[in-house]
Amino acid sequence: MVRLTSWIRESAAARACALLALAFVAMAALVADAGAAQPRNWEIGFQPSATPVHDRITAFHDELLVIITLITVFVLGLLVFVMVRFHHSRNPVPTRTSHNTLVEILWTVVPILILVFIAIPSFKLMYYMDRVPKAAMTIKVTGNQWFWHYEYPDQKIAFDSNLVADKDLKPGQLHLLSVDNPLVVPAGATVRVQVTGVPDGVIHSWFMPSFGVQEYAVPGRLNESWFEVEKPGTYYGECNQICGVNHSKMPIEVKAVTQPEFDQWLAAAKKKFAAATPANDAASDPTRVAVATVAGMPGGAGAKPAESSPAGY
Ligand SMILES: [Cu+2]
Repeated sequence: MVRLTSWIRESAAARACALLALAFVAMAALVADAGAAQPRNWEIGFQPSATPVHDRITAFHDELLVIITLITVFVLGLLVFVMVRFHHSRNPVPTRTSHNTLVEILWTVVPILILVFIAIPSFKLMYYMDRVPKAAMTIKVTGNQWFWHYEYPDQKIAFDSNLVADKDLKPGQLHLLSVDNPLVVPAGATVRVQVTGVPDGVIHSWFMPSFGVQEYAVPGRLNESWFEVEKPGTYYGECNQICGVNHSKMPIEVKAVTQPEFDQWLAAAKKKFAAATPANDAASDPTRVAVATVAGMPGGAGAKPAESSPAGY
């Protein structure tokens, strides 16, 4: 230990190594601190994984990190070797060689092999994310300016999800992340998500970092994704397509609950949202935003439901 400290004190290289090691320890501590499915200050890693898709994204990211680290170290080693070995003091008369067939073949073929090696798991992951397995339920997400509208077509409920303004935040609610009506899903169930935008709207993006789901909400187009939340909890996401003045004010809050809790929420939600929406058919019609606005009707998609969420959600 004494020899180590004196070595660090005497050698500049050792000091640099010690500094680097300290920086890595600090970074590891920051990553370990990112313990919730929401953004954190100074976060540098992914949010903790909440779905099988995100588990695979994380594993693939870690594999790629090893590959790019090896490549970077190799290239850095080559550069340092060339700088030292061919420094003008050691090599005053440079060679005039301009071609070397073997080296040229190698620097073409080896990167191709590395890319193929990366592409195979990458495509497997893309297809895994893209194909919805047998879904237990479907949710339709419609991007509006500037809030999300959620619809459970099989359960016949639909509601808007609006940001809770800072002045209305209750204890435990988060700045620019909490909403009045979160999306509630049963944990462990495969959920198909269909994402679109209102016909007269702009492009939004339904982005749930801890789910590994990011789907564009494009007017006139129905995009599809899926997730299966592994554990009950509250998860946050945001619109991540720059969509206008209130882009920062359309967060996504998803509550994953147990099946009995979901059934309880569903029963309460059916009553609450049936009261909030006079005609159920109107709720499923994305054009109603334009109609409500033009006619100046109250209770359009932009209107906030007055009471708090049913069943405590
Ligand atoms: Cu948006």
